[in-house]
This record gives sequence, structure tokens and C-alpha cells, in this order.
Amino acid sequence: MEPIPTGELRIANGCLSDPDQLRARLDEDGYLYFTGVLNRAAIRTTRTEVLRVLIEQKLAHPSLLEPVWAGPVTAEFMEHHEGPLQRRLGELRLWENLVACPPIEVFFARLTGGPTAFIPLARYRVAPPGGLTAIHRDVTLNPGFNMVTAWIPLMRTDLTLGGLALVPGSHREGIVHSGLAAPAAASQDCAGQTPSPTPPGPWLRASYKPGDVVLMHEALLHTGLANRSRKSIRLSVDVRFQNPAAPKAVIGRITRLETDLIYVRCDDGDMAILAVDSSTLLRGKDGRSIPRSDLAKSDLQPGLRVLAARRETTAVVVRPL
Ligand SMILES: O=C(O)CCC(=O)C(=O)O
Repeated sequence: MEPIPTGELRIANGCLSDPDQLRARLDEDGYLYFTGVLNRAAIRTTRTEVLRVLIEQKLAHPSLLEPVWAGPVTAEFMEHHEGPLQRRLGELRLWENLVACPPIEVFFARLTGGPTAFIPLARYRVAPPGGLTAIHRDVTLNPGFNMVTAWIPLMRTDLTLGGLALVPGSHREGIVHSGLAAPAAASQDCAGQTPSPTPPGPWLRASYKPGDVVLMHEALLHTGLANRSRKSIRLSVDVRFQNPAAPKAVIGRITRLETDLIYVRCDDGDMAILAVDSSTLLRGKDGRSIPRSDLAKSDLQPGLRVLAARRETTAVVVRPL
């Protein structure tokens, strides 16, 4: 069942100049909600580019002013169109350009105390009428990165359009790493994780505007509420970055496999040798988890680009990029 939000997110703008207060609030609530802090022109550019692709793919009516759904029903969209859409949006490097926009880069750098270590785990959320995102914690299928998610609305998002809702403090509940498989490629970052029944709240949300951003602890329970409009599409993007103290994510191409070892030539030129043990979450191209005994015949083969988190020499997660 979909949660019913009973309150509003607490605005953190007042703490922006106080890193200790920001850290304390993120530790306490598991989220930070800032309003009107991201450069609106850059947000508008991202939204226009996303909408252009939706129009190209015949999923939106051909008007760059308003995102109006022209695609199939949600289930069919998720099954057949979401994958190609994400791939196309990925090729355009929209989120990379967004966070590289100088005022936005400066905003994040101020929070992280230096250049922000974004990882390629971003996701464009395109919610057609009826569309929602299952309740989940980002860490479950992507453990080990020690990351924060930044949820960025690309348009005004009121209760009718749905959008992000979360349970404050839920990051402190203790996490179950399910190692669970995602049942389909469509929603690789949350499918298969819906706790049932709906966890008790309180669930909080806000009426979001372009320029707002919500930062979330990786273990915070959250969801994308259903888009209850008749024809409008809800657009947002979520980007993720690592805690500056975390071991740097491994990003590169697998060059060799040995029993319980994966060799990755990293984009920065380093060679990472990742040990695989019973705690490692190996994921295939469809998001499903791969039993360690199946590694040699899995998607994780030499030549494949991957993203991995490690604890010392042991891989926590290895997944295709
Ligand atoms: O926008 C949504 O639908 C949900 C966003 C989300 O789940 C996330 O940022 O991890």
C-alpha cells in the first residue's frame, strides 16, 4: 500500500553555513531538504533535454513547455520503454553536466568540503500518470559506497504529481542487506525491495520546486509517491555521491576473472583486484544478484564496465555500469 504523508520536510537552508549543524541534522533525520539552492537555469536545461528525449521516443506530446504523457500505460512503459529511455538519457550525460554547472558544483562542494565524489549511479525518474517508485533504501542493492542521494525535482511537484516521501530517522533502524534480486531490468535500483506491508511513518514530503534538493542518507526509507495527475509526467533526477571519508568507488572494465577474484582496470589507470567472498553482492545486467558459484558464467566477464564498492581488498558489490 502507498504511504500517506502526514507532514512536511524540515527545511535546512538555515544551517547551510554551519557544517557541524548540517552533519548533526543529517545524522539525526537522515535527510536535508534545501529550497531554491540549485541554479534554476541549469535545472531548466536538464528538464528540457529530458523532455526532448521523451518527445523523440514518442512518450510525451511534442511541446517543450509542459511534459504531457503520450506513452503506453505505466506497466507497459516500465517493461518495454524505461530501459531504452534510461540508456538514451545516460548517453547524453545530462546529470554529469548538471552537477558540473559551476554554481551547482560549488553548492555540493560546500556540503562535502571539497570536490564532490559523484558516482555513476544516477537515475532519471520519469513518472507517467499512475507511476510510482517502490518503497526502498538505496543502500540495499548498492551497499558499501557510503553514499548520499541527492533527489532533484526538475519541475514543480505538488501532491497530485507525487514525488519523494521519506521516513525521518529510518536510516538508524539497522539495514537488512537482502542481496535480493531485482525481478526486472526496468527499475534496477529499487525493484524487489518493497517491504510489505507499508512501514509505519511518519512519512514526510514537500511541494517541491525547481531549485530544491533533498539529500538522503543511503539507508533512509523513501519512495516516489504515485503521480495522480491525468496526463502530466513527473520529472526528477537523483544523483549520488560518496562520503569523502569512504574508500573510492571502483569504476572501470573487468580485465580478468580468477576463482573469487575480479580484476578491474580503473578509469584512472589503477588496477583493482577485488576479492569475492560470501558477503559480496554480485549483480547482473538485469539487476539480479548472482550466486558466487555462478560468477564464471555470469554477465560479469572481461570487457564489461563495472562499478564496485570495496572494503579493503574485498568487494562489497560489483555491478555492470
Ligand atoms: O523520484 C522518485 O520516484 C523516487 C526517487 C528515489 O527513490 C531515489 O532517489 O532513490
